[in-house]
Parts: sequence; structure tokens; C-alpha cells
Amino acid sequence: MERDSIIAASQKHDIVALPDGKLYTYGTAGFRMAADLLEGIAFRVGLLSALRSRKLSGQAIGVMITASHNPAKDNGVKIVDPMGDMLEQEWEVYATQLVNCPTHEALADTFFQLAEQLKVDLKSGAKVIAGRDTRPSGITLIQALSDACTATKTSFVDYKILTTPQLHYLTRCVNTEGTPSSYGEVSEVGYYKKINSAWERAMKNKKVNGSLTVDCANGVGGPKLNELLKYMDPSKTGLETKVVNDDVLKPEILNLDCGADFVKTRQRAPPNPKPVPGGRWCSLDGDADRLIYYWIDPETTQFFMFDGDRIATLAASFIADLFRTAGLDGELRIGVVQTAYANGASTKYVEQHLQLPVVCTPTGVKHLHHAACAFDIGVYFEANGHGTVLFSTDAVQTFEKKQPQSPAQKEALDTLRALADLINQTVGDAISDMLMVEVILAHKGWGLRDWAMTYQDLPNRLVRVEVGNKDLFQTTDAERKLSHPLGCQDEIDQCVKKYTNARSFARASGTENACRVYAEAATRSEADDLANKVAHIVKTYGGA
Ligand code: G16
Repeated sequence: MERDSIIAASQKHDIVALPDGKLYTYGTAGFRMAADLLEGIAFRVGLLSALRSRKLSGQAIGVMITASHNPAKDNGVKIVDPMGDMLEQEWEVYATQLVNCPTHEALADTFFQLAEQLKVDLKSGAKVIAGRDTRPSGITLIQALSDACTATKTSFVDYKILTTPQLHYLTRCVNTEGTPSSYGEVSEVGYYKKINSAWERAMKNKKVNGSLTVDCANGVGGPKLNELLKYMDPSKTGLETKVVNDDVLKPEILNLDCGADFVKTRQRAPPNPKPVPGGRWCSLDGDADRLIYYWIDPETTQFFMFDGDRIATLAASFIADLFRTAGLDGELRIGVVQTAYANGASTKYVEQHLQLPVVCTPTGVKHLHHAACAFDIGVYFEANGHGTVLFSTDAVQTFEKKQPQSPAQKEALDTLRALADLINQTVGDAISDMLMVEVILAHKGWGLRDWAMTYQDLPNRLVRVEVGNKDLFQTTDAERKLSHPLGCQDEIDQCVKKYTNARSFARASGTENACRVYAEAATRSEADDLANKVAHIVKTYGGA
């Protein structure tokens, strides 16, 4: 591998220096910012992936180009480890080191230094696979990534346009192909076939009640869901799906007034198409890894949102029921992983009603995924709809070995096995999560009204606050408290005390140039008022 080739390739993909000597950081979901800053970063991420693949004996590393819920002008680069989970956190530091090298020469030197420090054999083979969402800027970023692979003699496969979870799926498939733990056929078609077959097994003898309208945020989820639907036979399961907001030919309307982030933060349905009261609706985000359901009560016209907390409680209670029916309770441990954004009522419901343990981690699926692995069945969802259910190898083997003693036990075991295949085990996947929700509602014979009645959310508000310098805000206690700027947390605490059953916290976003403030309280007006007061405190401490 030649130093000169790396320098020459890097010269085609300059890095843009940030003002005031600021450094790029690997955020909640990789490097994410205005797309025109990302070309050099994508090249450098390619170098990092070439090192990581070699360090892991040539296993393929995935790179996803997406800015998910962010506006169309943004983009992002995110690295996926061989089993489809997020890049190991220790390596985020090396990624940051490479990305912040001031010159092409310094970059090449750092690349070789890292190889030495990490004992990477540069003569061995390496592989990177990549995918991108529908943002036009993705094309240039893929080219930069590909050039880094060529310069480091790393094999590169471009899977072109994919949802983020599809790229995670493919990464795991590539690395397990031909082994006993093969995750599936290494192709997009393989993904559709696997999901559809698991869906039909999970829905055996069950029928969906009523049609489902899916808002795809005008992102990659639209064409990919339409593709999956070609493999699905509605006559077998009764699932009639209407796909809306699936226009990917106008990049500027991506995530605009639609999608899961819109519904969650505005706490209302997208204006177009206007939801019909009583109908079952859901929204995906721009790269189809988040899911939010919603429903308008035809009697009261009240809007109900079923966010990540609701999906987690639905899944945990259903799986716990299946365990009891299958005679597995006591044998396997189910746990729920949430973040500080989880509604207090959902945490109480899981702990007190479902009698299951809850773990709280910082924001970012990388943290939740890790914590969920500690359980036999780890249900993890962020309130924003990003999450999945992880089945450990032990759990899957237990389902396989268990001899059913009755038809009911057999059905429960068959459903558990099907769910383990239906639910994407690599990362939150809105399409697979949506089918999981449909399976559960069909098995329970529930409409959305029944789901809404499981517990009552505490009124809450999420506010985005633009500040002079978001990096001033540092957190502790799984982001529930600020350690810096000094004095800010005390002011928030004093403020929270004035409201009933209230809670509030602030943190810097890892995907946007802003802080986020969350507040919940006994009434709508108290939650709104508290959120605004805390937002004001944050603004005051946030620098000019
Ligand atoms: C990403 C992460 C999520 C996180 C969200 C917001 O989602 O994958 O885990 O909750 O960003 O993060 P932050 O509050 O730090 O901006 P997505 O859907 O944008 O990839």
C-alpha cells in the first residue's frame, strides 16, 4: 500500500476546515452535517473502514450514506461493524483522528501510524460494502469512499440505494454467508424474501383487521416498501397497505412536513394526505429506521401517537405472554432498554405492570443495542421510534429445543421463532418493526383503541433550541443531568420543582447543530410551560 496513492486520492476529496479551529466529531449516528462538508470525510471514513476490516480478519465493514431525519441538504456517513451493529466506540476515536488531519500528507501518516498502533496487517485483504439513501449528494460521497478503497487496495461493493437497516442486514449476511449462523441471502431480494416468509409464518391462522396507510417521508422507505409489497400476498394475511409520501424524485420534499420525526416532534399527523379518523396510520423516517403509529379517534377526533415507547411496551408484553404460553417464563430474561426521552408513564408500565426490568442509556441506538444484548430478549426503542428486539443465541436455541406439550404451546413457539426472523436483529428497522406491530395487533385481536388504552402518557414536549455553542453542554447520568455549563442544571432543577410530577432535561444533539430540551408534567399546559422555561435557561447558558 503506497503513501503516495493515498495522498493522490485524498487530493481529489478535500476536507473543509471548520471555523475557529473546531473539530469534526463522530456523533450519535456518525458524521452528519451539510452535504457539501462531507466529501473529504467520506474519503477518510473509507480509510478507517479499510483499517477496521483488516483488523477484523478481512470481514466486510458497512458504510451507510444518509442523514436520515435531517433536511434534504444534509447528509451523513455512518460505519457498520461486521455483525451489522454500530462501529465499536473505541474506533470512533480513530475515525475522528483521521477526519481531522489538516493535510493530505498528515492523513496518510496518521493512517500508517494507526495501522501500526492497532497492529493491522496492511498486506491482508479487506472489504467495504456501502449503501445510500435517496439524497442526490450521496453519489459524490460514495465516489469518495470508493476512491479510498481503491487507494488502500480494499474490495468495495456499492449496493446503491438502500434503507439504512437493509445495509445493516447485508453487512451481517456478507459476513455470515456459508456459516451455521448465516443471517440470510446476500441481496436486497434476500431481505424481502426473508421478511415475507417470517411474516407469513408469524401470521399463520391470523388476519389483519383493516388497512394500514404508511407515510414514507418521501424517502428511501417508499420505493423499498413498494418493492417488499410485491413479495407479499394480502389474501393470506389480510394486510392491505397504502403507501403515501413516497415521492423520491423531488429531493427537496424529503422529510418535509411528513415522516416519523415530524409526527413525533409536532405530536400530530402530517397534513398530507389528511388522515381519516379511525384509520390505522404510521410514518417512517427518511432512511426507514424509525417508526411511529397514529390514530384519530373517530368519536372524539383526538389524536393518539404510538411512539417508540408504545411499540416497546407492546412488543415486551406480547413476548412475555408468548413465554408464559410456551412454558418458558423463568427460563429466559426479557428486559426493556430506553433513554431519558422515554415517557415516565411507559417506564412505570413496564416496571410495575409488566414486571420487567428497564435500563436507561444515553441517546443513540449504539448505546441501547449494547445494553439490550445483556438480556435473552432485549427490547430497545428510543421514544422517536428507533429500535428493535434482540433475540440472543440462547433464546433462539431454547425456542428450537423446546418440545411443545399442547397446540397452544406449539403456536407460541412457532410465533417466537417467526418473530426472531421477522425482526431485524442488526438495528432498528421501520419496515420490519411495522410488520411486528401488525403481527401483535392481529394476534391480540386489537385495534389501535385497545393499544391506546394500555397506559396514559404523561403530557410531554420536545423543543429544539439553537445556541451559540452546543458543545458547552455536557451530560451525566445517562443524559438526565447536565454537568456543564456549571449552574445550568441547578436552574433547571429549581424550575422543575414548580410543576406537578414533572421531569425535564437538556442535551446537545449529536445529529443537528442544536440542543434538545425534553419536559413532561401532569398537564399539557405545565409540560409546555416547563419546556419553554428550560429552553430559555439553555439559551442563556448556550453562548453568544
Ligand atoms: C439518529 C440516531 C438515533 C437518535 C437520533 C437523534 O437517528 O440513530 O439513535 O435518537 O439520531 O439523535 P440526537 O438527539 O443526538 O440528534 P436518525 O434516525 O437520525 O439516524
